[in-house]
Amino acid sequence: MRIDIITAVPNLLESPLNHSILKRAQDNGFIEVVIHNLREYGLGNYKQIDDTQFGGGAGMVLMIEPIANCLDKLISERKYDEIIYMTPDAKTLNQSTANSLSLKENLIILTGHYKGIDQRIRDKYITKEISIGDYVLTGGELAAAVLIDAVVRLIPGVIGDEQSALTDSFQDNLLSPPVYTRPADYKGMLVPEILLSGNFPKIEEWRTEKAYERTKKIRPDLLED
Ligand code: 6GU
Repeated sequence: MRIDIITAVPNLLESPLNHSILKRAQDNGFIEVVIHNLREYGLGNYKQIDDTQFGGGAGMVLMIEPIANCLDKLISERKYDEIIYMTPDAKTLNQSTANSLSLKENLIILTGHYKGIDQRIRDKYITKEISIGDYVLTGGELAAAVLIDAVVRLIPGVIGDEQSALTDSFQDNLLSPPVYTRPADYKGMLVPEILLSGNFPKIEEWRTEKAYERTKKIRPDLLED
């Protein structure tokens, strides 16, 4: 999978992309991530990328030309499956969206700042808009890192134990059951005995029951779909 990210603040993406599993996914050739600094497409001597909005109002809006020039260049080079805009005024990311994006070949992720981007970019180029939750961030970069992490870990081979992505919370609309590791007795706090029993069908049953209990208590909305 190739992911092109267009951003005015490339530094914000450096740490999340260059450590741990996302780093390994790049080193091992599962994904290629290319970051495009919007500033390089800015207009004039000052490399301007934003301007005040028509009609008045506070906040700067990312201009159409720098983004369009960057997108036109990319689109002329290869076919993209989705051109995604990260914005709080969109549908919220969920596991089902992550699953379907993990099957794609080429993605562009555009991150906004300030008051947002000129609506004409959204009308002409954007095929999918994604928010990561009902709160406002200063920019789309951290949201893009969240999206990329959620998607890339689903690509077969990216996380060692493939079973582990399939049994995640949300993969079947259930939260995860509680998990424990050694010691079995920590200052009198005991691990549930069933987990020490070696009876794997019973353990599976217990885990499913706990997953339902937890989901019903914390996220009953998930059981309604
Ligand atoms: Cl994608 N961007 C910004 N700026 N804020 C957000 C968001 C995205 N998702 C939730 N809040």
